[in-house]
Amino acid sequence: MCACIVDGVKVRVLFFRPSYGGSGDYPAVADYNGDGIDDVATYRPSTGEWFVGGIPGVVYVSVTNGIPAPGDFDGDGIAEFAVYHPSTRTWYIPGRPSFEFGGSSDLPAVADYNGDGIDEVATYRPSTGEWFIGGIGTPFTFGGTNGRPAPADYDGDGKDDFAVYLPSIQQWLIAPYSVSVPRSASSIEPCEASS
Ligand SMILES: [Ca+2]
Ligand SMILES: [Ca+2]
Ligand SMILES: [Ca+2]
Ligand SMILES: [Ca+2]
Repeated sequence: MCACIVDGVKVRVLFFRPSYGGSGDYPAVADYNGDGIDDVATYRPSTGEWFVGGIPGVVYVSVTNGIPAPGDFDGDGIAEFAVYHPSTRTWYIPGRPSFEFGGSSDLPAVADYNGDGIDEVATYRPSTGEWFIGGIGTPFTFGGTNGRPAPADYDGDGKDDFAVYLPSIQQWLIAPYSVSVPRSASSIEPCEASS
């Protein structure tokens, strides 16, 4: 462990890994080997390649020009290399037929909102601040507009929480409440959320 200065703020570096990924890559952190520890990973839109830290070379090639939306959609503890294509509203999850869900301006917001161990297909719409969760027919609004979704379990109750980072004002908004997501909801059954 060491310390460094980032934008004038002293931060502790818990782990250090060599330079990794490419300049056009998206971060795509998830647990890809099921050891309970999230893995450093990137997705490269230009080629559809995924690179996972600790696993040399390309480990998976999926569709190109998408946004990575990894998650454990079958509850086996291992994240799937899922991709969302905003232009066609199409989700690609390995081993399953592609399907449409979300809007053309949406950002993927995959998380386990009901704490059943299975991640939900979900999107956040920056233009309206609406969230669309697979299995819930009615979208809801949280976090304002033009944010970036950052769902995670911020209070440790086992359910991921709705959260948004607003770059324009450099603020995080974390929902102080839970939205009821049926535990039996199939994570990849789309409810209509077209834009
Ligand atoms: Ca792992
Ligand atoms: Ca899985
Ligand atoms: Ca879930
Ligand atoms: Ca929580």
